[in-house]
Amino acid sequence: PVTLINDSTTVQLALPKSQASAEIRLFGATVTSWKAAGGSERLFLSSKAALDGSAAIRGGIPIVFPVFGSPKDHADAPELINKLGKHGFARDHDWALSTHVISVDEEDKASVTLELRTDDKPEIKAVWPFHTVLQYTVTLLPHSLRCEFKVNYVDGEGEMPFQALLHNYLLVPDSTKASVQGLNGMYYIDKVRGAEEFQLDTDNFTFDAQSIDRVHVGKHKGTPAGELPRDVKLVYNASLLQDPLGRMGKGVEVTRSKELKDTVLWNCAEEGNKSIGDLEEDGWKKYVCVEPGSVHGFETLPKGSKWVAEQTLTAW
Ligand code: TA6
Repeated sequence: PVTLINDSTTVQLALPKSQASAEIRLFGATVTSWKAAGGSERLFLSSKAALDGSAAIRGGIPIVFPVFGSPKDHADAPELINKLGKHGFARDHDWALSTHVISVDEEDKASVTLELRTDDKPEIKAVWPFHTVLQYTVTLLPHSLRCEFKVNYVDGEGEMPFQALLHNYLLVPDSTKASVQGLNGMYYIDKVRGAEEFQLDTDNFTFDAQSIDRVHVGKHKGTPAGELPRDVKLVYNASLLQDPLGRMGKGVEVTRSKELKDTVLWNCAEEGNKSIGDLEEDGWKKYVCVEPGSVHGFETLPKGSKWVAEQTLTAW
């Protein structure tokens, strides 16, 4: 029931029984398509996205690592972060296939692991003095897609600072009517209004025609200031993206492990669409980015240790 087709650029996972499928490009380990049971597409991929390796892919699930945004956004960042490009190097380099299909008879699932070794890439090595092995396992189940991201700091001097984020472009019938639930009470940094901090006071945040670019940080109403302890189950674990028109099911649920403590919401709106060359005309109406990550402050990893984070997208 499980097939894996691998040409030199793309891996396809398919579950013929349920008609679920996924497509993962080796470039950036970017998931560019996810069809849940029944076969309806759940990810937005711009028709103008570069798919030839010349730029990060506009759509799907690009991986942001080891810095989120431009280094200049992080006044507190360690010096070496300044040498990196926007959203880091994971999304615009070729990854390698590391394992093949895991097929479990009773379970109807398929998965693949891709790997990026920073020391194998001279241009990364020049700006990133930490030998890091990134592993990304995408597992397709009839109704969901699981993405596990492992950061393995193999060798280097001192602790390794990093940020990480899964930049999900979720396909919606109309972004001005899509809403996200589960973030009530979260503090957020509003990049459109000038990076000030506000607190969300609704459990049904609706994207309208406004440009939205917010980083919801790992704090919640009723907890002392500061980040939640890492071993607490995050209360905003489930964010529900609603599709009021019902054409793509009722929405997508985004759950994640506690490492992905922050949630970025992004839609560029009509005005912003014009300045993004690889975003198709009116593309802003077709996607909403709901991005779990660790992007507020930097993680630090001691040499020889691993950081593992996971998200699951479930169609409902
Ligand atoms: O995740 C939101 C964001 O950082 C926005 O600020 C916006 O610029 C977007 O990502 C896309 O960035 P990109 O470099 O892919 O054009």
